[in-house]
Amino acid sequence: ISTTVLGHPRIGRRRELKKAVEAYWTGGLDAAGLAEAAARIRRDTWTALADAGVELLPSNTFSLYDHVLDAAVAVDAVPARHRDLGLDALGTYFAMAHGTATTTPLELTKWFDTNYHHLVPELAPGTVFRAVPDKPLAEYREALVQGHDTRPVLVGPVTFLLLSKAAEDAPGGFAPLDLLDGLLDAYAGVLTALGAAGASWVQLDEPAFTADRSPAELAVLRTAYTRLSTLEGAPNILVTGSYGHLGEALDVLLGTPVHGIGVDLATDTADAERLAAHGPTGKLIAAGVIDGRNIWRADIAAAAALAARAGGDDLVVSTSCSLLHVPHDAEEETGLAPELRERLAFARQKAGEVVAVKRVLTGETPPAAIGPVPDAWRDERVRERVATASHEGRGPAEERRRIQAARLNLPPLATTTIGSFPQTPEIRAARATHRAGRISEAEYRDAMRGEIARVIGLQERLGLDVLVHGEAERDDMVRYFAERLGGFATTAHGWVQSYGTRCVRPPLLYGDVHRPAPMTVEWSAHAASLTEKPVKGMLTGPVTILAWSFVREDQPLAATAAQVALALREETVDLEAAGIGVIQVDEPALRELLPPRRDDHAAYLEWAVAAFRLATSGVRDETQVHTHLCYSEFGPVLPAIDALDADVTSIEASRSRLEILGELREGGYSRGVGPGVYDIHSPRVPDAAEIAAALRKAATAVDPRLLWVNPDCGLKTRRYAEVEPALAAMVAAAAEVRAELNL
Ligand code: THG
Ligand code: ZN
Repeated sequence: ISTTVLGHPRIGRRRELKKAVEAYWTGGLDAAGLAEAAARIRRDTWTALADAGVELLPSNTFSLYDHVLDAAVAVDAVPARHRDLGLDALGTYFAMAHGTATTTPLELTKWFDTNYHHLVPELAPGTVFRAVPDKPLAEYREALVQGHDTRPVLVGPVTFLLLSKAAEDAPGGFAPLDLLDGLLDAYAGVLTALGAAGASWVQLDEPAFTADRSPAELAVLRTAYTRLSTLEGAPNILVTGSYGHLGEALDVLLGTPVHGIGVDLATDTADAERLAAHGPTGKLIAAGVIDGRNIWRADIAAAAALAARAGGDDLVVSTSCSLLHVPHDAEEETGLAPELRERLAFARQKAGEVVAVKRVLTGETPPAAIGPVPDAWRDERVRERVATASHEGRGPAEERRRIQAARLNLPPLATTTIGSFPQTPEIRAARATHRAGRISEAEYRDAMRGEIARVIGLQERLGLDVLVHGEAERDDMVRYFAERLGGFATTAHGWVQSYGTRCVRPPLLYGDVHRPAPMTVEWSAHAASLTEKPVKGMLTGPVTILAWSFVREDQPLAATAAQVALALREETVDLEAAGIGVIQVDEPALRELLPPRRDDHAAYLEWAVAAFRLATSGVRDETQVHTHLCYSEFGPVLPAIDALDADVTSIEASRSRLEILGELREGGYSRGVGPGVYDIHSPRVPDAAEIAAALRKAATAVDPRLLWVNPDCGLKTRRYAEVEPALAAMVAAAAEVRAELNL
């Protein structure tokens, strides 16, 4: 029996990586300085794991930006538009990640059902793969020098292809999987290079196989691993399937000569049963019994029993997935109540748990079990109100549309934004000085009110139709609400990478949720008092609040979602009473929590939709309810989007080429829809002509009278130098197309 983790946080305990990369981008740090900062983080990772007693350490779990991008680079899958920039390796890498003034980046999308986002490799029939093992090799050697013989980790080749997309100029009918042979050649080159350097194991992550896969895809998995595990000079291969159970794919892998299989037994124990039924496998089994995605301390005795059931003679106690999704160290959260803190396990504690599980399996007495949830975390009034709440109440959508049109009096192709405006250095500084107690509550409020006034003035000058207050007061759209709701706690250092250098501090949802006081009304009402135009109230929806928090596990998600929804419903009613006529309840994470297996979709969508409707059905028909969704394909959730019963839905669509509009039309969608007409994830400023072209395309896909015009997401990560010209172009494009269409 041995111990490992499948991956580790890589942003640094104090986000040192974020700071170094961003400094490199702005010229404050050179390449050598960046490399040094990165090496320090890797050293800290290996030291922390070794100190915790973990025996088999991974390497190449570090990334300067994203591990899928790293995998693309390792097989030379660099699109021509980035290669042709003629930049050095690092420059090309970051150009793929976030574009340049003249080139678009790779698409960004959700990494399975997590809050991490990866870049999407672009492949075409002409893509020629080549082994570029520099990074995994360098990190393997670097660890070796520090005394650690590590197991390099790479995205598995089949998951790599399944996550890739056909390049824009690829012929119809081309699928990335067509490139399997060439890709396996390149992987073979990477693996033999690692073998030659001395690596005895590599880890190839194939999380795509914890979702439903076709027989053809399973056959590809078989082909790939039959080939790679019989390579002369290559290390042993550990294939992992995180974020669900491998199911049939586990049988496929058991039938190949791969040397090891890692299963996620924290999300679903089904693979343990499958392994137990199979009998001796002759393979190393990495039993992922410590949850890599949540932050509650594990029941060590139960985890040990589960690992024993899954593993045969050759057992490695492991995490269910990379620890990328949890913060570094719960011990640093000294501001939390002790009864909460003692229940937490972040990456450092989880490494310890893996070791504790092994100790139990080798005969030690298990540590004391965690006690029951404190009574103080329960709120009987909340439970009673949830039990009797109804999400019926609003009239038919058609009728609401008429009533709202008469009240709001908006032009066709109405322009708006998703909600947030740039978080300027001044805003961040005001928040920091306020947190540090160096300016008073009143001074902070004045600063935010001033910022709101500025943002309203800007939107009026630009000629937008439905204005927003800009959310200067929110550092994060989930954390802001968590700080104002009972049943939540927030951390000081609990950073988790979301994409690239962007991080979040997911709140801890530990108890029954309630709203002691209005959370947003003051800001929205202030904004509305400054303009004749409608101002949208902005709330984060219940599903997204759950998805972006670490959530209690002692009751079904549906029950927790309903509690959050009820608190939001109270807020919508208060906003309405304050004269706010348009309220947006964002659900960008609706798609994210969708379970990987189709069999589980209906149950999830039922509670997710019910929670949204509970949150939004307390307002009158004349109040227009908007929602906003982002990231990844919506195909599987289109009927649910309709069932949300929102009046207007804005959707991130620009990087994925407005594909969703065709799907919407086919689904007979008849509500307001705002497909994002330009990509806010890149600093590139679009011109009016290209936005107009996107709008014309949108107007052919859905009834133009239903169309709204908006960027594809909030603007908080952009600078005003980009936002002002982009929004001006958007308003001009809307006017142009409005005139053309004679609306
Ligand atoms: N909040 C949370 N999760 C998210 C988003 C969010 N997941 C999906 C999507 N939005 C990811 N996008 C971002 C965009 C920007 C930032 C984080 C995630 C960001 N973070 C600040 C940073 O890294 O400097 C820190 C913000 C803070 O102080 O909390 O800009 O919006 N939960
Ligand atoms: Zn968005």
